[in-house]
Amino acid sequence: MANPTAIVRAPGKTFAQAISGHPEAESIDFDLAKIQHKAYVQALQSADTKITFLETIESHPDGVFVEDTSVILKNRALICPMKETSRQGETDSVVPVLKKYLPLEYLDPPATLDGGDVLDTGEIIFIGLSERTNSEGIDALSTISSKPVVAIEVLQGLHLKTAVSFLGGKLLIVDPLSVDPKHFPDFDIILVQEDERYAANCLTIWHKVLMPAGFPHLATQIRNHGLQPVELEMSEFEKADGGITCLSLIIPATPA
Ligand code: CIR
Repeated sequence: MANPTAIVRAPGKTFAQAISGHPEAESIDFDLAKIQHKAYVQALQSADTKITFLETIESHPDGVFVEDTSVILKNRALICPMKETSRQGETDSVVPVLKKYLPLEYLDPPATLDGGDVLDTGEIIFIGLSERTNSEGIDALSTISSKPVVAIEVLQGLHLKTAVSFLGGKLLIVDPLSVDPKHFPDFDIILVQEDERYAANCLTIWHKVLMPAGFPHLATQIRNHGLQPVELEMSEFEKADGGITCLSLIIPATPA
């Protein structure tokens, strides 16, 4: 079977100015972020993922979080109408690369939508009603998508995927303080405990689950489900309110 492709972008020198509500945002270390990003890319490669690099952009401190710029659908990619003004130009550099893979689709205002709010579980797409994605964005995705789209209120945190990850099959990780697990009656759910909330955002590729380092309970539960946790240092991205999935835009081997 062919391998997935990950579109990534290394952090720029302005990364420390990323939007953040994290109490330690002031101490973002750019050099350490570069090292952590390299390790992330290596982990993707070790999971048999092809890497496509976007050029680093200094004009957009959050440019490293490429997941938010697009949603990969069956046979097309949606270019996200991002709510945050400082992030809106990020899509300009994604478009020429992404259109080599898939036809593109755009949404009109007043829709706002970040890729971090869209969780594709194979048969159903869950979308977060969040700080960044509004009901117009949700309606627009429902119209475009060939799969059923289910809206879910995000009670805390930035995006739906900050709190929910799909591990394949019928398995999810959910942070119950941010998203009510009752939204997922047909899934097996690993609930993250309160002191491991940051790890609710994981990225599964084949049997590997890329997750932040230092969350032993969740790592054990992932292992117990026959998957292999791959722990990555994420401190500098966490300080910018970003998680594991935010750092890549994954084009599946066969877009789902
Ligand atoms: C932002 O606030 O937009 C960035 N600092 C963090 C984006 C994280 N992206 C994601 O969860 N998909």
